Amino acid sequence: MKAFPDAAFPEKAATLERIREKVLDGQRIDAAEGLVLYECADLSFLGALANAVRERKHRNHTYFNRNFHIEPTNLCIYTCSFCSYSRRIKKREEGWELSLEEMLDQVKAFDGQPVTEVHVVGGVTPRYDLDFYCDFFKAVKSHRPELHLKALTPVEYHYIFHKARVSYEEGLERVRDAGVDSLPGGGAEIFDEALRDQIAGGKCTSEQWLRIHEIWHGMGMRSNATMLYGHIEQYEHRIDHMQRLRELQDRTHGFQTFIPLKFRNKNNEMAHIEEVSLLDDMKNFAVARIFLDNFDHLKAYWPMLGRQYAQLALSFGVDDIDGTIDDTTRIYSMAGSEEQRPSLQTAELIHLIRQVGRIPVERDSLYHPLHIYDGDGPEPKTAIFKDSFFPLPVESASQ
Ligand code: V47
Ligand code: SF4
Repeated sequence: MKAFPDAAFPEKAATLERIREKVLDGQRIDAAEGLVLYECADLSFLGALANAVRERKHRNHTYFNRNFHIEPTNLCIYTCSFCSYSRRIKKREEGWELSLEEMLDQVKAFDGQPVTEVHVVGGVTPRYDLDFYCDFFKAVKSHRPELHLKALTPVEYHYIFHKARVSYEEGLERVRDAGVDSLPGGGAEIFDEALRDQIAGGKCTSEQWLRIHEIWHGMGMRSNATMLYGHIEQYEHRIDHMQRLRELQDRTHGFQTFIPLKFRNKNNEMAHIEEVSLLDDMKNFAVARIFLDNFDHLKAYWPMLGRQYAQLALSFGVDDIDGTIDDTTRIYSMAGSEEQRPSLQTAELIHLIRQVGRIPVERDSLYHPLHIYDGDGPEPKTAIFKDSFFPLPVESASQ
Protein backbone atom coordinates (compact mmCIF):
# COMPACT_ATOMS: atom_id res chain seq x y z
CA MET A 1 0.00 0.00 0.00
CA LYS A 2 1.27 3.45 -0.96
CA ALA A 3 3.11 5.47 1.67
CA PHE A 4 3.28 9.25 1.74
CA PRO A 5 6.52 10.43 0.03
CA ASP A 6 9.01 11.94 2.48
CA ALA A 7 9.36 15.12 0.44
CA ALA A 8 5.70 15.81 1.06
CA PHE A 9 6.05 15.56 4.84
CA PRO A 10 4.90 19.12 5.67
CA GLU A 11 1.85 18.64 3.47
CA LYS A 12 1.12 15.34 5.18
CA ALA A 13 1.38 16.87 8.64
CA ALA A 14 -0.91 19.75 7.68
CA THR A 15 -3.49 17.41 6.18
CA LEU A 16 -3.51 15.18 9.24
CA GLU A 17 -3.82 18.19 11.50
CA ARG A 18 -6.82 19.44 9.49
CA ILE A 19 -8.46 16.01 9.77
CA ARG A 20 -7.77 15.89 13.50
CA GLU A 21 -9.38 19.30 14.05
CA LYS A 22 -12.42 18.35 11.99
CA VAL A 23 -12.97 15.09 13.83
CA LEU A 24 -12.52 16.62 17.28
CA ASP A 25 -14.97 19.33 16.24
CA GLY A 26 -17.54 16.64 15.35
CA GLN A 27 -17.33 17.28 11.60
CA ARG A 28 -17.47 14.55 8.98
CA ILE A 29 -14.38 13.67 6.95
CA ASP A 30 -14.68 12.96 3.24
CA ALA A 31 -13.49 9.97 1.21
CA ALA A 32 -10.18 11.60 0.24
CA GLU A 33 -9.45 12.35 3.89
CA GLY A 34 -10.36 8.79 4.83
CA LEU A 35 -7.82 7.56 2.30
CA VAL A 36 -5.18 9.87 3.74
CA LEU A 37 -5.79 8.29 7.14
CA TYR A 38 -5.21 4.80 5.75
CA GLU A 39 -2.17 5.80 3.73
CA CYS A 40 -0.37 8.35 5.87
CA ALA A 41 -1.42 8.38 9.51
CA ASP A 42 0.58 6.42 12.00
CA LEU A 43 -1.11 4.05 14.39
CA SER A 44 -0.75 6.20 17.51
CA PHE A 45 -2.43 9.15 15.75
CA LEU A 46 -5.28 6.92 14.53
CA GLY A 47 -5.74 5.23 17.89
CA ALA A 48 -5.93 8.51 19.78
CA LEU A 49 -8.42 10.04 17.33
CA ALA A 50 -10.62 6.94 17.10
CA ASN A 51 -10.61 6.62 20.87
CA ALA A 52 -11.71 10.25 21.22
CA VAL A 53 -14.69 9.52 18.93
CA ARG A 54 -15.48 6.29 20.80
CA GLU A 55 -15.34 7.95 24.21
CA ARG A 56 -17.47 10.87 23.01
CA LYS A 57 -20.13 8.35 21.99
CA HIS A 58 -19.87 5.79 24.79
CA ARG A 59 -17.36 7.03 27.37
CA ASN A 60 -15.75 3.94 28.83
CA HIS A 61 -18.66 1.57 28.30
CA THR A 62 -18.00 -1.62 26.34
CA TYR A 63 -20.86 -3.78 25.20
CA PHE A 64 -21.30 -7.53 25.03
CA ASN A 65 -24.28 -9.87 24.87
CA ARG A 66 -25.23 -13.48 25.57
CA ASN A 67 -25.85 -15.21 22.29
CA PHE A 68 -25.47 -18.37 20.29
CA HIS A 69 -25.41 -19.22 16.61
CA ILE A 70 -27.31 -21.66 14.45
CA GLU A 71 -25.63 -22.55 11.16
CA PRO A 72 -28.38 -24.55 9.41
CA THR A 73 -26.20 -25.82 6.58
CA ASN A 74 -22.73 -25.51 5.11
CA LEU A 75 -23.94 -26.59 1.68
CA CYS A 76 -24.03 -23.67 -0.69
CA ILE A 77 -24.88 -23.07 -4.31
CA TYR A 78 -22.33 -20.23 -4.38
CA THR A 79 -18.57 -20.58 -4.47
CA CYS A 80 -17.10 -17.48 -2.80
CA SER A 81 -13.37 -17.92 -3.03
CA PHE A 82 -12.68 -16.71 0.54
CA CYS A 83 -15.12 -19.17 2.11
CA SER A 84 -13.67 -22.08 4.08
CA TYR A 85 -17.00 -23.13 5.42
CA SER A 86 -19.16 -24.08 2.48
CA ARG A 87 -19.25 -27.44 0.69
CA ARG A 88 -20.64 -27.51 -2.79
CA ILE A 89 -23.96 -29.21 -3.24
CA LYS A 90 -22.08 -31.78 -5.35
CA LYS A 91 -19.99 -32.77 -2.30
CA ARG A 92 -23.06 -33.23 -0.16
CA GLU A 93 -21.46 -36.03 1.89
CA GLU A 94 -18.97 -33.53 3.38
CA GLY A 95 -21.62 -31.13 4.59
CA TRP A 96 -24.51 -30.83 6.99
CA GLU A 97 -28.08 -29.72 6.32
CA LEU A 98 -30.24 -29.57 9.44
CA SER A 99 -33.95 -30.25 9.49
CA LEU A 100 -36.33 -27.79 11.12
CA GLU A 101 -36.58 -30.10 14.14
CA GLU A 102 -32.78 -30.30 14.47
CA MET A 103 -32.52 -26.52 14.31
CA LEU A 104 -35.22 -26.18 16.93
CA ASP A 105 -33.40 -28.71 19.12
CA GLN A 106 -30.39 -26.38 19.04
CA VAL A 107 -32.58 -23.58 20.34
CA LYS A 108 -34.03 -25.86 23.02
CA ALA A 109 -30.52 -26.82 24.14
CA PHE A 110 -30.34 -23.29 25.62
CA ASP A 111 -33.58 -23.60 27.61
CA GLY A 112 -33.07 -22.25 31.10
CA GLN A 113 -29.88 -20.41 30.11
CA PRO A 114 -29.87 -16.60 30.13
CA VAL A 115 -29.11 -16.10 26.42
CA THR A 116 -30.91 -13.20 24.75
CA GLU A 117 -30.11 -13.69 21.05
CA VAL A 118 -29.82 -16.38 18.41
CA HIS A 119 -27.86 -15.52 15.25
CA VAL A 120 -28.87 -17.66 12.25
CA VAL A 121 -26.54 -17.73 9.23
CA GLY A 122 -25.38 -20.40 6.82
CA GLY A 123 -25.08 -21.50 3.22
CA VAL A 124 -27.68 -21.12 0.48
CA THR A 125 -29.35 -24.37 -0.48
CA PRO A 126 -32.46 -25.13 -2.56
CA ARG A 127 -33.88 -27.24 0.29
CA TYR A 128 -34.51 -24.16 2.41
CA ASP A 129 -37.14 -21.87 0.95
CA LEU A 130 -39.18 -18.97 2.28
CA ASP A 131 -41.82 -21.25 3.82
CA PHE A 132 -39.18 -23.41 5.52
CA TYR A 133 -37.53 -20.42 7.15
CA CYS A 134 -40.85 -18.82 8.14
CA ASP A 135 -41.93 -22.09 9.79
CA PHE A 136 -38.61 -22.20 11.66
CA PHE A 137 -38.87 -18.57 12.81
CA LYS A 138 -42.43 -19.12 14.03
CA ALA A 139 -41.37 -22.28 15.87
CA VAL A 140 -38.54 -20.42 17.63
CA LYS A 141 -40.87 -17.61 18.67
CA SER A 142 -43.56 -19.92 19.90
CA HIS A 143 -40.97 -21.85 21.94
CA ARG A 144 -39.15 -18.82 23.37
CA PRO A 145 -40.88 -15.53 22.43
CA GLU A 146 -38.37 -13.23 24.14
CA LEU A 147 -35.33 -14.63 22.29
CA HIS A 148 -34.13 -12.05 19.75
CA LEU A 149 -33.94 -13.61 16.30
CA LYS A 150 -31.11 -12.12 14.22
CA ALA A 151 -31.45 -14.07 11.05
CA LEU A 152 -30.21 -14.43 7.48
CA THR A 153 -28.45 -12.00 5.22
CA PRO A 154 -29.52 -10.43 1.91
CA VAL A 155 -27.64 -13.30 0.22
CA GLU A 156 -30.19 -15.81 1.54
CA TYR A 157 -33.14 -13.42 1.32
CA HIS A 158 -32.45 -12.50 -2.31
CA TYR A 159 -32.36 -16.19 -3.20
CA ILE A 160 -35.46 -17.35 -1.30
CA PHE A 161 -37.58 -14.33 -2.29
CA HIS A 162 -36.67 -14.80 -5.94
CA LYS A 163 -37.59 -18.49 -5.72
CA ALA A 164 -40.89 -17.70 -4.02
CA ARG A 165 -41.56 -14.99 -6.65
CA VAL A 166 -42.16 -12.31 -4.06
CA SER A 167 -40.77 -8.78 -3.98
CA TYR A 168 -38.17 -7.82 -1.37
CA GLU A 169 -40.89 -5.81 0.37
CA GLU A 170 -43.33 -8.70 0.61
CA GLY A 171 -40.64 -11.21 1.55
CA LEU A 172 -39.25 -9.02 4.33
CA GLU A 173 -42.75 -8.43 5.72
CA ARG A 174 -43.32 -12.17 5.80
CA VAL A 175 -40.12 -12.94 7.68
CA ARG A 176 -40.72 -10.04 10.08
CA ASP A 177 -44.24 -11.35 10.76
CA ALA A 178 -42.79 -14.84 11.27
CA GLY A 179 -40.50 -13.49 14.01
CA VAL A 180 -37.24 -12.08 12.60
CA ASP A 181 -36.19 -9.17 14.82
CA SER A 182 -33.06 -7.95 13.06
CA LEU A 183 -30.65 -8.74 10.22
CA PRO A 184 -27.01 -9.60 10.84
CA GLY A 185 -24.36 -7.83 8.81
CA GLY A 186 -23.07 -10.71 6.69
CA GLY A 187 -22.86 -11.07 2.94
CA ALA A 188 -21.64 -7.49 2.39
CA GLU A 189 -18.06 -8.65 1.62
CA ILE A 190 -16.72 -5.75 -0.44
CA PHE A 191 -19.08 -3.55 -2.46
CA ASP A 192 -16.78 -2.69 -5.36
CA GLU A 193 -18.50 -4.53 -8.22
CA ALA A 194 -15.37 -5.79 -9.98
CA LEU A 195 -13.86 -7.19 -6.79
CA ARG A 196 -17.16 -8.63 -5.63
CA ASP A 197 -17.50 -10.47 -8.94
CA GLN A 198 -14.03 -11.88 -8.45
CA ILE A 199 -14.44 -13.20 -4.90
CA ALA A 200 -18.20 -13.63 -4.47
CA GLY A 201 -19.59 -13.80 -7.98
CA GLY A 202 -23.19 -14.89 -8.49
CA LYS A 203 -24.62 -13.98 -5.13
CA CYS A 204 -26.65 -10.83 -4.48
CA THR A 205 -25.05 -7.68 -5.81
CA SER A 206 -23.91 -4.76 -3.68
CA GLU A 207 -26.93 -2.78 -4.83
CA GLN A 208 -29.27 -5.62 -3.83
CA TRP A 209 -27.55 -6.01 -0.45
CA LEU A 210 -28.00 -2.31 0.27
CA ARG A 211 -31.57 -2.27 -1.07
CA ILE A 212 -32.69 -5.13 1.21
CA HIS A 213 -31.29 -3.31 4.25
CA GLU A 214 -32.92 -0.07 3.11
CA ILE A 215 -36.36 -1.68 2.83
CA TRP A 216 -35.86 -3.41 6.20
CA HIS A 217 -34.96 -0.10 7.83
CA GLY A 218 -37.99 1.51 6.17
CA MET A 219 -40.12 -1.01 8.08
CA GLY A 220 -38.70 0.41 11.30
CA MET A 221 -36.31 -2.53 11.79
CA ARG A 222 -32.60 -2.66 12.62
CA SER A 223 -29.61 -4.40 11.07
CA ASN A 224 -25.80 -4.61 11.09
CA ALA A 225 -23.20 -4.19 8.36
CA THR A 226 -19.89 -5.96 7.78
CA MET A 227 -16.90 -5.51 5.47
CA LEU A 228 -14.56 -8.34 4.55
CA TYR A 229 -11.06 -6.83 4.35
CA GLY A 230 -7.47 -7.89 3.92
CA HIS A 231 -7.73 -9.90 0.68
CA ILE A 232 -7.45 -8.42 -2.84
CA GLU A 233 -8.92 -5.01 -2.03
CA GLN A 234 -7.00 -1.73 -1.70
CA TYR A 235 -7.67 0.98 0.89
CA GLU A 236 -9.76 2.91 -1.63
CA HIS A 237 -12.16 -0.04 -1.87
CA ARG A 238 -12.60 -0.04 1.89
CA ILE A 239 -13.41 3.66 1.83
CA ASP A 240 -15.85 3.14 -1.05
CA HIS A 241 -17.54 0.34 0.95
CA MET A 242 -17.90 2.47 4.06
CA GLN A 243 -19.06 5.47 2.05
CA ARG A 244 -21.95 3.48 0.55
CA LEU A 245 -22.93 2.40 4.08
CA ARG A 246 -22.64 5.94 5.41
CA GLU A 247 -24.87 7.27 2.64
CA LEU A 248 -27.55 4.67 3.32
CA GLN A 249 -27.32 5.29 7.05
CA ASP A 250 -27.88 9.04 6.46
CA ARG A 251 -31.18 8.13 4.82
CA THR A 252 -32.42 5.40 7.17
CA HIS A 253 -30.51 5.43 10.50
CA GLY A 254 -31.24 1.69 10.66
CA PHE A 255 -27.73 0.27 11.06
CA GLN A 256 -26.67 -0.39 14.62
CA THR A 257 -23.10 -1.54 14.30
CA PHE A 258 -20.30 -1.91 11.78
CA ILE A 259 -18.22 -5.10 11.93
CA PRO A 260 -14.98 -5.27 9.94
CA LEU A 261 -14.23 -8.96 9.27
CA LYS A 262 -10.58 -9.84 8.69
CA PHE A 263 -10.02 -12.31 5.86
CA ARG A 264 -8.64 -15.57 7.28
CA ASN A 265 -6.78 -17.70 4.78
CA LYS A 266 -7.01 -21.35 5.83
CA ASN A 267 -8.79 -23.98 3.74
CA ASN A 268 -10.08 -21.73 0.99
CA GLU A 269 -9.29 -20.82 -2.61
CA MET A 270 -7.55 -17.63 -1.51
CA ALA A 271 -5.15 -19.42 0.84
CA HIS A 272 -2.20 -18.02 -1.15
CA ILE A 273 -3.05 -14.50 0.05
CA GLU A 274 -1.18 -13.59 3.20
CA GLU A 275 -3.33 -12.36 6.06
CA VAL A 276 -2.87 -8.69 6.95
CA SER A 277 -0.95 -7.75 10.08
CA LEU A 278 -2.36 -6.90 13.46
CA LEU A 279 -1.32 -3.29 12.80
CA ASP A 280 -3.53 -3.19 9.72
CA ASP A 281 -6.41 -4.63 11.75
CA MET A 282 -6.09 -1.86 14.33
CA LYS A 283 -5.69 0.80 11.65
CA ASN A 284 -8.82 -0.48 9.98
CA PHE A 285 -10.88 -0.29 13.18
CA ALA A 286 -9.65 3.22 13.82
CA VAL A 287 -10.37 4.55 10.32
CA ALA A 288 -13.81 2.93 10.41
CA ARG A 289 -14.60 4.60 13.75
CA ILE A 290 -13.51 8.00 12.42
CA PHE A 291 -15.14 7.69 8.97
CA LEU A 292 -18.50 6.15 9.97
CA ASP A 293 -19.62 9.07 12.08
CA ASN A 294 -23.29 8.08 11.81
CA PHE A 295 -22.82 4.52 13.10
CA ASP A 296 -23.35 4.27 16.85
CA HIS A 297 -21.29 1.13 17.36
CA LEU A 298 -18.14 -0.57 16.10
CA LYS A 299 -17.76 -4.28 16.84
CA ALA A 300 -14.65 -6.46 17.08
CA TYR A 301 -15.91 -9.99 16.58
CA TRP A 302 -13.66 -11.94 18.93
CA PRO A 303 -14.11 -15.45 17.39
CA MET A 304 -12.60 -14.07 14.18
CA LEU A 305 -9.88 -11.88 15.69
CA GLY A 306 -9.00 -13.79 18.86
CA ARG A 307 -9.76 -12.51 22.34
CA GLN A 308 -6.50 -10.63 22.97
CA TYR A 309 -6.69 -8.75 19.70
CA ALA A 310 -10.31 -7.92 20.45
CA GLN A 311 -9.12 -6.45 23.76
CA LEU A 312 -6.55 -4.34 21.92
CA ALA A 313 -9.21 -3.15 19.47
CA LEU A 314 -10.95 -1.46 22.42
CA SER A 315 -8.20 1.17 22.18
CA PHE A 316 -8.83 1.73 18.47
CA GLY A 317 -12.46 2.82 18.43
CA VAL A 318 -14.25 -0.45 19.20
CA ASP A 319 -17.02 -0.40 21.83
CA ASP A 320 -18.57 -3.87 21.34
CA ILE A 321 -17.04 -7.36 21.35
CA ASP A 322 -20.15 -9.43 20.52
CA GLY A 323 -21.11 -12.30 22.78
CA THR A 324 -20.66 -15.56 24.61
CA ILE A 325 -21.23 -17.63 21.39
CA ASP A 326 -20.93 -20.93 23.32
CA ASP A 327 -19.04 -22.82 20.63
CA THR A 328 -21.87 -22.58 18.11
CA THR A 329 -20.10 -21.16 15.06
CA ARG A 330 -17.73 -22.88 12.66
CA ILE A 331 -17.20 -20.11 10.07
CA TYR A 332 -13.98 -18.80 11.58
CA SER A 333 -12.51 -21.94 13.10
CA MET A 334 -12.70 -23.52 9.63
CA ALA A 335 -10.95 -20.46 8.15
CA GLY A 336 -8.02 -20.69 10.56
CA SER A 337 -8.96 -18.54 13.55
CA GLU A 338 -6.97 -19.20 16.72
CA GLU A 339 -10.35 -19.56 18.46
CA GLN A 340 -11.08 -23.16 17.48
CA ARG A 341 -14.04 -23.68 19.83
CA PRO A 342 -15.24 -20.12 20.51
CA SER A 343 -17.02 -19.87 23.83
CA LEU A 344 -16.76 -17.39 26.68
CA GLN A 345 -18.54 -17.34 30.00
CA THR A 346 -20.10 -13.99 30.90
CA ALA A 347 -17.54 -13.68 33.74
CA GLU A 348 -14.70 -14.11 31.22
CA LEU A 349 -16.10 -11.44 28.91
CA ILE A 350 -16.44 -9.08 31.87
CA HIS A 351 -12.85 -9.84 32.88
CA LEU A 352 -11.53 -9.26 29.32
CA ILE A 353 -13.17 -5.85 29.21
CA ARG A 354 -12.14 -4.82 32.73
CA GLN A 355 -8.57 -5.96 32.18
CA VAL A 356 -8.10 -3.13 29.67
CA GLY A 357 -9.73 -0.52 31.87
CA ARG A 358 -13.21 -0.40 30.35
CA ILE A 359 -16.64 -0.83 31.93
CA PRO A 360 -18.56 -3.93 30.75
CA VAL A 361 -22.18 -3.36 29.78
CA GLU A 362 -24.31 -6.36 28.97
CA ARG A 363 -26.74 -5.32 26.24
CA ASP A 364 -29.67 -6.78 24.41
CA SER A 365 -29.64 -7.00 20.62
CA LEU A 366 -30.90 -3.43 20.18
CA TYR A 367 -28.21 -2.06 22.52
CA HIS A 368 -30.47 -1.50 25.48
CA PRO A 369 -28.23 -1.90 28.53
CA LEU A 370 -29.24 -4.86 30.71
CA HIS A 371 -26.47 -4.77 33.33
CA ILE A 372 -23.67 -2.30 33.96
CA TYR A 373 -20.70 -3.95 35.69
CA ASP A 374 -19.28 -0.70 37.02
CA GLY A 375 -18.16 -2.01 40.40
CA ASP A 376 -15.29 -4.37 41.14
CA GLY A 377 -17.30 -7.50 41.89
CA PRO A 378 -18.95 -10.11 39.70
CA GLU A 379 -22.39 -8.47 40.05
CA PRO A 380 -23.63 -5.36 38.19
CA LYS A 381 -23.55 -2.23 40.36
CA THR A 382 -25.78 0.37 38.69
CA ALA A 383 -29.35 -0.88 38.51
CA ILE A 384 -31.30 -0.52 35.29
CA PHE A 385 -35.01 -0.07 35.69
CA LYS A 386 -37.07 -1.93 33.14
CA ASP A 387 -39.69 0.85 32.92
CA SER A 388 -37.00 3.33 31.93
CA PHE A 389 -35.66 0.87 29.39
CA PHE A 390 -33.71 2.98 26.93
CA PRO A 391 -30.31 2.77 25.27
CA LEU A 392 -27.49 4.65 27.01
CA PRO A 393 -27.65 8.03 25.30
CA VAL A 394 -25.14 8.19 22.50
CA GLU A 395 -22.65 11.08 22.74
CA SER A 396 -23.42 11.49 26.44
CA ALA A 397 -23.44 8.04 28.05
CA SER A 398 -22.46 8.42 31.67
CA GLN A 399 -19.60 6.43 33.16
O1 V47 B 1 -20.45 -12.76 5.06
C1 V47 B 1 -16.60 -16.03 5.50
C2 V47 B 1 -17.36 -13.82 6.48
C3 V47 B 1 -19.50 -13.52 7.16
C4 V47 B 1 -14.46 -15.88 5.82
O2 V47 B 1 -24.10 -9.04 12.40
C5 V47 B 1 -15.08 -14.75 6.37
O3 V47 B 1 -23.44 -9.22 14.45
C6 V47 B 1 -13.06 -13.93 7.02
O4 V47 B 1 -21.51 -11.68 8.92
N1 V47 B 1 -12.38 -14.98 6.51
C7 V47 B 1 -20.62 -14.11 8.01
N2 V47 B 1 -14.38 -13.79 6.96
C8 V47 B 1 -20.49 -13.73 9.48
C9 V47 B 1 -21.10 -12.37 9.79
C10 V47 B 1 -21.18 -11.88 11.19
C11 V47 B 1 -20.31 -12.36 12.15
C12 V47 B 1 -20.45 -11.86 13.45
C13 V47 B 1 -21.41 -10.96 13.82
C14 V47 B 1 -22.27 -10.49 12.84
C15 V47 B 1 -23.34 -9.53 13.24
C16 V47 B 1 -22.16 -10.93 11.52
O5 V47 B 1 -18.29 -14.19 7.46
C17 V47 B 1 -19.60 -13.66 5.66
C18 V47 B 1 -18.16 -13.39 5.24
O6 V47 B 1 -17.94 -12.02 5.07
N3 V47 B 1 -16.40 -14.88 6.13
N4 V47 B 1 -15.42 -16.67 5.30
C19 V47 B 1 -13.03 -15.98 5.91
N5 V47 B 1 -12.35 -16.98 5.37
FE1 SF4 C 1 -22.01 -19.58 0.39
FE2 SF4 C 1 -21.82 -17.59 2.16
FE3 SF4 C 1 -19.73 -19.26 1.78
FE4 SF4 C 1 -20.39 -17.52 -0.13
S1 SF4 C 1 -19.67 -16.98 1.96
S2 SF4 C 1 -19.93 -19.70 -0.44
S3 SF4 C 1 -22.63 -17.43 0.07
S4 SF4 C 1 -21.72 -19.81 2.61
